[in-house]
Amino acid sequence: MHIIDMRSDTVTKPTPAMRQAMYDAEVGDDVLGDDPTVQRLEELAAARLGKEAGLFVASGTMGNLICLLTHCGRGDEVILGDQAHTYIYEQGGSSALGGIHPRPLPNRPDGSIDLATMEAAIRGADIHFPRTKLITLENTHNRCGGAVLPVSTMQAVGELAHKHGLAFHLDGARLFNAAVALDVDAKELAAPCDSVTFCLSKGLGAPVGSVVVGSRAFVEEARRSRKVVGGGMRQAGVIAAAGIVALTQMVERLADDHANARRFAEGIAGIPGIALDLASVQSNIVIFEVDHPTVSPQQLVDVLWQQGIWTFAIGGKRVRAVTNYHVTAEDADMAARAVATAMGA
Ligand code: TLP
Repeated sequence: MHIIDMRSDTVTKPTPAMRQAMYDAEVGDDVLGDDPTVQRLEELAAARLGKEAGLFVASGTMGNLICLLTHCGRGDEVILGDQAHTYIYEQGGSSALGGIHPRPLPNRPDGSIDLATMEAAIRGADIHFPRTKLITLENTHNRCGGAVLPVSTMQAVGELAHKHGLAFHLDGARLFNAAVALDVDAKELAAPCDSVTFCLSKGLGAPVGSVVVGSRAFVEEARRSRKVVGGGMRQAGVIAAAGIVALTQMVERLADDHANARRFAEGIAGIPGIALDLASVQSNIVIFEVDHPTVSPQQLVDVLWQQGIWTFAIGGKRVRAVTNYHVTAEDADMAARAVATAMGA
């Protein structure tokens, strides 16, 4: 059966160029600081995002955790969105492992957080309070349907954070999707941030890995945090090699994923029982609601699954479909037709 896997962009398999680069990779012991391929990836990532240094990590979850552990001590507080991946899907790792106190604020549908609410949430010096140390944002925003935060929002939050002596971290798991969608250099989105995590293993297609970037001093400390969470990998050049291909060959083509997401979204938007605001589809994620007397969101997902079209029910009435480089324009059309049939349209 022809499978159209839209569960995530994490499902992407390495390209032939990646497999070749992995085979050819020159390696060393990265914990001892001598894997040349990891170093090349870290330098390349830092240069692409306009930062001094980079750190190769095993996953987006590990990257965010390491950054939070590096910015905050036990009992310090991080301000983040109530729909943030870091808040919802990372097992509360920063509090479990770092004693960091989360201060979730409402994410608006566009992925942003109201600035005045954010400023009001910053704690004053009072013996009763935790100390606010960090603000984090997510761009693109996963649970907000791949919403893209513009450069102006990044700048405004950076200014607010720095005015109050706080650090600003970006969960940029899909930062390059945001840059391509906005047609800006990813550096511009990263500039207001003190640290950024971005993923190689999502739309960019690498099998494993994310990179944390920031100042040299920050990355030195983050390297210590990486070691304590078990993220010191030895001949990691084997996987970093695929990451270099991801960064050099797979960024521009993200525009195709965005076009296919839109194509799929336009195909399903008018179907009775499907609720979808097309303006919310800004990158490679489509989140829609199923509101139908006889078809539940999970039933729709199950019926599609039988036909080789894989999506996820993500709670409530919501279903998520994510385009990636294995999903063609024809696949997007076929998936939209299958939704129409399943909904009895
Ligand atoms: N997101 C995954 C799932 O965990 C939900 C997905 O399929 O979208 N930040 C953001 C914004 C993410 O979407 C993800 C992964 C992560 C961090 C974590 O990355 P990994 O999976 O590499 O730990």
